[in-house]
Amino acid sequence: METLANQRVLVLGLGVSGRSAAAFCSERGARVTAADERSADALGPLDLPASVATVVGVELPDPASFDLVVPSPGVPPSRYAGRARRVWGDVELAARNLAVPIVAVTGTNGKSTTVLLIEAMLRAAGLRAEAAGNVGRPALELVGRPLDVAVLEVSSFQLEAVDAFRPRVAVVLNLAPDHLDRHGDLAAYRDAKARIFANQEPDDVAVLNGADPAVDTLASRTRARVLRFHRDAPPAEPGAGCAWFDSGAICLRLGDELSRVPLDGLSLPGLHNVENVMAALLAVSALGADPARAARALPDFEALPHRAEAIASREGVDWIDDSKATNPHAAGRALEGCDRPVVWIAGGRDKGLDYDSLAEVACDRVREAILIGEAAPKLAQALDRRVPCSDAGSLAEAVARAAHVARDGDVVLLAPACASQDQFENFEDRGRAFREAVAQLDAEEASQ
Ligand code: UMA
Repeated sequence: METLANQRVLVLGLGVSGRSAAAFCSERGARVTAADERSADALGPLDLPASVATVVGVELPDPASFDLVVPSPGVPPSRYAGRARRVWGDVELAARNLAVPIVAVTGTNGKSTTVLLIEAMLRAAGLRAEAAGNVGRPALELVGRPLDVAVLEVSSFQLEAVDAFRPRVAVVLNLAPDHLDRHGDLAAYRDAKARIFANQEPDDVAVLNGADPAVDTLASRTRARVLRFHRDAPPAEPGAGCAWFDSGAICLRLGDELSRVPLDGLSLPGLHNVENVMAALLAVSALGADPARAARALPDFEALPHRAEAIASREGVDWIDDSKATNPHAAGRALEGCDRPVVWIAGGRDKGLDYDSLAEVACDRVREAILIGEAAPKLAQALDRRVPCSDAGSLAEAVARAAHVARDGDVVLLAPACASQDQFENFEDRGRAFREAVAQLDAEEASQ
């Protein structure tokens, strides 16, 4: 299909990506039907071009009657596979319409921070760059922007709906179990992630985490030149290029050139963020940006909300919002990042994941695990007698309980290890609710 004009297009899902895809296709002359199983009331104003036909609050239409299906990331392939003639998600549509190189970033954790680091570093190096994709801004919003580079965060859901997608630079940060309720098993999740490389050629670049065996095995699936980053020792073989962390600085070896980027001013906490910076530096260097210039973006770069965000300090207890820790791997990192006893709030919607390794990380550190949401019984079973547990039901009750059990010098950490949608719209909504409940403690105290 060379053009969208007159094509019958079915957009599945009317969240932010579905709405942007419906408008995009309609503006290019396609005959668009956009569908969502939520009711019109639940969806609210859609703000779509008048030519888009909407089907809402009922079962999704049969994909077989359309030339092209554009599924939203949250719509699983089981809803259209085998019936659709052609499937292009919004990332595929964007890539087909972007005339500039694409840097695409995937992985289980750290994707949003890394795309925003890459965006900031490219700008510091004098290039016009904008980030979009799973970070929250639909990828199609980049089409037509005055850009030198497009930086896309791509989730496993989005990668299930790509076809000719060929990023100039593909970054894979880490791989740990996540979204198994959607993908079925770890191998299928890994296969979805590996689609980031499917169309890469030898003149493209893959940036891989050399310290993560699950990522490193993906190297055999790309034809691109591989650059690796290592959180500790430099690799025995530098390969096409590499980065490693040494004495507070990132060392980069690209071809014969060796450079060193000190991280003095970096405000992002934790070694996982050093990995994100290494990945970003390799990615921007692969596009020809000078690493020293790019690194000028680092001192001003601030952590995103809901990622190990310190939200309050009261009566000697620090309260940390890591609502973005939506899988056990991320929650484990959050616990490891605490150097004091932790009162840990966890739970939400289970994604078919195993909590045993997380329980091992928790057992030395956690004073009490306060569990919420649908996953509370499964988490309690994994923590069993290793960690004292209580079931609070709601987040507000968990906050009240945490205020009661935390002692001077403790940390209260929200790191749910689960999705939020059993009780909240999304992880941001959950983080905001946490902050409000903590503020409420102060208000209650003041009124007594
Ligand atoms: N829907 C149906 N039937 C279905 C499934 C969904 O009708 O079987 C409808 C829902 O009623 C809803 C719409 O589809 O109205 C939702 O679509 P969506 O879930 O794809 O949400 P969007 O608002 O389009 O947001 C998506 C990404 N959401 C998901 O992947 C679940 C956002 O990532 C992304 O920021 C946005 O596109 C822009 O690219 C969020 C996310 O949670 C942050 N991502 C996961 C993660 O990071 O772990 C992958």
